[in-house]
Amino acid sequence: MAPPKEKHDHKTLKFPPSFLWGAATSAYQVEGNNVNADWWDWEQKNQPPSLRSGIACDQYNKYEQDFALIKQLNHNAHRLSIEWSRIEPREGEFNNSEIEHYLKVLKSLKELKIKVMLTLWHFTLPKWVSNIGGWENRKTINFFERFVKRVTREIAPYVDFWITINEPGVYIYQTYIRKEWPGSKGSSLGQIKTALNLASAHKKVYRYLHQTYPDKPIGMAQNVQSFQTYHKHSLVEQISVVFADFVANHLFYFLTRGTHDFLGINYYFHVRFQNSQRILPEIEDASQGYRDISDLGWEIYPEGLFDVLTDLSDGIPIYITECGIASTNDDRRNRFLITYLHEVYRAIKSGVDVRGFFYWSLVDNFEWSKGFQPRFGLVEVDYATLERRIRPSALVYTDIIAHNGIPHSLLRFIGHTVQAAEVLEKRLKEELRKKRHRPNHK
Ligand code: GCO
Repeated sequence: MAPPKEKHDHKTLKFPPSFLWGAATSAYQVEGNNVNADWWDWEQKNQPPSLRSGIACDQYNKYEQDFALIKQLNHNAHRLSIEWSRIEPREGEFNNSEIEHYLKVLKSLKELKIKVMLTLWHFTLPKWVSNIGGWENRKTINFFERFVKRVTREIAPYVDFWITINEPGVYIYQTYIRKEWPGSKGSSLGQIKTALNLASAHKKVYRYLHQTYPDKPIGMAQNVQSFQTYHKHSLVEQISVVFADFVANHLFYFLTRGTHDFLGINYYFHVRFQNSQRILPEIEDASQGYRDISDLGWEIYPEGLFDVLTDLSDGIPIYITECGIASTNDDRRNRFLITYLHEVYRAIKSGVDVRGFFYWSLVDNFEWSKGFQPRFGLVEVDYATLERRIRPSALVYTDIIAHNGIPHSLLRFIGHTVQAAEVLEKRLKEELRKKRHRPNHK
C-alpha cells in the first residue's frame, strides 16, 4: 500500500521530509512466554502472579495483527527487539526455528513498507548468561557479539537501523541501586563492571555492524533526563544538577564516543533536586509537589524534551527512540503527544537534527516490575481476551503523521499549563476534602 499523501495545511508545524513516525516495543514486554530469560525465573520467585509477564500481549503469535494496526495508523517506522534467550537458549546452541520466527516478523514489517529499527539487547538475558554473572562478567561481551554475528547474518536484509543496547543507565539503576530487577548482586564494583562491559559490548558490536552493513546506521537508546534545581539560588542543588546530568546523560556517550551514527534518546524524566535535612539534596517527589504527573508518578514536563535535545545535539542525527506516558486517561495522552511533539518541533527549528519519533508504546504491555497496570499504549490491550482497541490518541498521532507535523486544529491543545493548573486544583480540593474528614489527633 502506498504511503498516505501528505495533507497540506499552511498552519501546520511541519517536520522535516522523510521524518520517521512510529512506536516502540521490546520483545520481553509484548511477546509472552519468554521462559528462557533471566526475568522469567526471577518473576516466578519474586513477584506475585499479577506482576508476572506470563503471556504478556501474546505478540509472539499476534504480530501480524499488531503490524496491521501500525499500517492502519499510518506509522512509517517501528522499533522492536529480538529476544536473545529465545535464539540462544543454551550456550552456543542457536535455535533455528526462533531465527525463522524473527525473519517472518521482520519480513512482514518490510512487506508493509515500514522502516525497521531493531534493538539487539533490551534488558533481558538468557538464563545461562545471567548464571555466569550477566554483564558483570567480561565473557558476556563476547557471547553477545557472537549472538549478534549469528543472528544479523540472516536478519540484516530486513533491518534499517540497529540499536545495540537499550538504556544501560536504567538497567544499572534498577538492578544495583533500586534492586528491583533480576541479577542484582548489590556491589558497587559490579555496577562499574557492568557499565564498562556494556560500553565495550556496544563498541564491539558497533564496529562489527558498521563494517559488515555500512549502509545501516547504528546507535543505542539512552535514557536521557532533564534536571533542574528546586530553588534557583541553591548552590548545592545546582552542583547536583551538573553532576547528575553528566552521569545520567553524558557519561555513557563519553565511554562510547565515536561509535554512534545517531543518538537514540528515550525521554521520560524531569528531575528536580531539592535541599533536604541531609547533606545531599533529595529528588522532589513530583506527586507531593503537586506537579502534573503520569499514572507512574513521573512529572509531565514537555519543555524538558527541548532541553535535552538542544543539550545533546552535536552534529549527528537524533532519533527519539522512546517517549510516552502511562495513563488510563486518553485525553492526557492526546495532550502529551501534541505538547511533546511541539517541543521536538521547536528543537528542530532551533537547529537540532531530529529525524524520527517513536512513541512508547504501540500497545499496552508488561512494564517490568510494575506489571501490567501502567498503560502506555496507543492501542489498549484487554488482558482478559488479548483484544486490541485503538485509543483515540492513536488517531491524533495518525493525524500528525498524515500532516507530517502538528496541524493547526491540534495546536489549541497546547494549553498544557491550563491542564496542569486544572490537575493541581483538583488535587488540592481532594487534599482539603480528606483533611476535613481526618480525625484530629492533637
Ligand atoms: C525502559 C524501557 C522500556 C520501558 C519504558 C517505560 O526505559 O525501561 O526502554 O522498556 O517500558 O521506558 O518505562
